[in-house]
Amino acid sequence: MVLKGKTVFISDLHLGLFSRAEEEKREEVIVNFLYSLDRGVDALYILGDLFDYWFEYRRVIQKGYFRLFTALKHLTDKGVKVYYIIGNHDFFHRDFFESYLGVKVEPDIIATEIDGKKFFLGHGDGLIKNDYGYKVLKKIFRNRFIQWLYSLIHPDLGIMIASGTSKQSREYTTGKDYGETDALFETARTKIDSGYDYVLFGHSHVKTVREYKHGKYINLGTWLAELTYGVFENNKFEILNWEDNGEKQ
Ligand SMILES: [Mn+2]
Repeated sequence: MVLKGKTVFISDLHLGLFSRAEEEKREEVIVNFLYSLDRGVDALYILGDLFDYWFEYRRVIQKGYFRLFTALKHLTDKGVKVYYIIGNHDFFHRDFFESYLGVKVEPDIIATEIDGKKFFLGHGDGLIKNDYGYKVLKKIFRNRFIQWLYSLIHPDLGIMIASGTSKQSREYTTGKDYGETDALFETARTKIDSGYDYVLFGHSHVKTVREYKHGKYINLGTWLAELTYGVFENNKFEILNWEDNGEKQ
């Protein structure tokens, strides 16, 4: 594959949060964006919370994202590498993204080198020290046996419960938010001290670019509210806003 030298990052889309009519419009926008990446982009990194909730059964996937899946498959067919770090809202994954869409799903973080620069990429949840409640919850939710037990619930009911829990989880997260933004920057600093050039997180929904020593901590903000995305090209990182011209793909 010829290297084109452009890497794109998005985070916190929270698809599935609104009414079906609203979500149809949002899907249109993200699909237009994804198709725009099919030329000139080496890789797309999704830094978590692509969906507001995601529960995948062995033989069943959720309705409502058909065009999104097609667009992702189109990108991977075109040779764009797509990586997806799962967040705290969309962690119930099995093999659908990897086996059917060619999207590499990462349960935790990605440490990688892009054009000679060292990147540390994560969603950013669970970084607050002493937040044991969340850490225990995360262990439970990500436990394979518990996921298997949950999958025995009929999909219609299971997805309904998952969607309700996800909304409560947002209230839980927004409700506390004690020092979460600082915790992200603090973690970023330790990563830069250990040799990374760029540390990227999402999760806080606060768009941030902070320099520290030779490195940078970047938070992409949300696609959900601002249609922001990051581009790394020619040794320069930028956060841009997607302007959707409404053209159907
Ligand atoms: Mn999150």
